[in-house]
Amino acid sequence: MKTLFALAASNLLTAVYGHGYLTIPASRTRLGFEAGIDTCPECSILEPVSAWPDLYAAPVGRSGPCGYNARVSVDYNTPSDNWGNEPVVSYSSGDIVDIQWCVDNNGDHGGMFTYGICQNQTLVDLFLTPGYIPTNDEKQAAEDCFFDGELSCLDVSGQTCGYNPDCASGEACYRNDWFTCNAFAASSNRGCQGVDGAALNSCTTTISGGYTVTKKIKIPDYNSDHTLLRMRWNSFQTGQVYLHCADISIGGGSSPTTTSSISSSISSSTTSSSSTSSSTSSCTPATTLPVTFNAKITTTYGENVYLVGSTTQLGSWAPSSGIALSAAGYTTSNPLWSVTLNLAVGTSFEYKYVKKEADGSIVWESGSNRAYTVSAGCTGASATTKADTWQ
Ligand SMILES: [Cu+2]
Repeated sequence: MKTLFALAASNLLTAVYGHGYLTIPASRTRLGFEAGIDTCPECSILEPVSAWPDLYAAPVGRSGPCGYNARVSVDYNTPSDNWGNEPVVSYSSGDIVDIQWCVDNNGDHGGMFTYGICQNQTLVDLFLTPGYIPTNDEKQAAEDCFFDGELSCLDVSGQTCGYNPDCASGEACYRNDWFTCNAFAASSNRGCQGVDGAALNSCTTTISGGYTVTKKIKIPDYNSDHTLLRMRWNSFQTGQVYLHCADISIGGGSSPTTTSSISSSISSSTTSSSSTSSSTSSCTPATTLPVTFNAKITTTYGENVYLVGSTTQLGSWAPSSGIALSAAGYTTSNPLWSVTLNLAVGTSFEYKYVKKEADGSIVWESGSNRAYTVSAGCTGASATTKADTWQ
């Protein structure tokens, strides 16, 4: 009786069902569901965590980048014959492709979502090794790498990339490189359902029917016979994050690339966990830290600004792979272009700003390369600001 009561009470507390999972390309979760291993694909949840407004704050823990479904004790961070032993789709570098997830009708939590590809094959291989379940440190290092390889909404020209209506200017969630759901409390087209405005049961969930949520991403300049596309949805309403992976391959890139920053993020991740367990220190050394680049660059309508630099994350000096800046704070008197990047601690790199004209041509700023080194800091630290002016 006692047990039953406790279960009922906990069900009440978590009655804000909803949830979602990556469906296109077919995620490990979807395949696990279709194979009958998982009875609720939308129920792989990282909780309770701080999911809002700092989208990066929650460590992935056991959930890892690919998700853990505690209801059925299925860990999607390891491959299996039921999912994950082979890529489900082959992409080419530069492809613009539709990615879709499915949000359940009863309790669409709103919020924001992102996709990432980790360009460190050694790290990803840990998630492709049959019979091996990565440690929590390895799961976190991989998640940090997926953040490094975030696929910006802004990468796809013509795509609508909005700010989340539930996020105030100045909050960490105020960014349009992530993908956003509509206002949580909107009277119509609310939350994530409002992204597509799709009909109920346009995709499959097990709780109360699903709605598709579709956006486009640009496949990065990278080659891999087998890697992972990671989806992360940070809930606005609840302290929940949803993590899913799909097994994919990518061809046609200019070269296989690995970033030196990743090995440092693994080792510092190991350091941080040991310091967490062994002391009462209030500072857990961060593996990556947010840096806000504020650049005063006067532009005309149709011009966009990108940051291009010497690391893979910054496009390896290829403007087409650069990081798009946002003009959300731009005024005539303060022509501010801005972007906040999560950069691996200890990384040194050079960079410049470029203007991309409406016709696609690129204008580089003059002068010598700018330089930056990401210094150490604590997990959860607010962004460091780098102020620049076009030269
Ligand atoms: Cu939920």
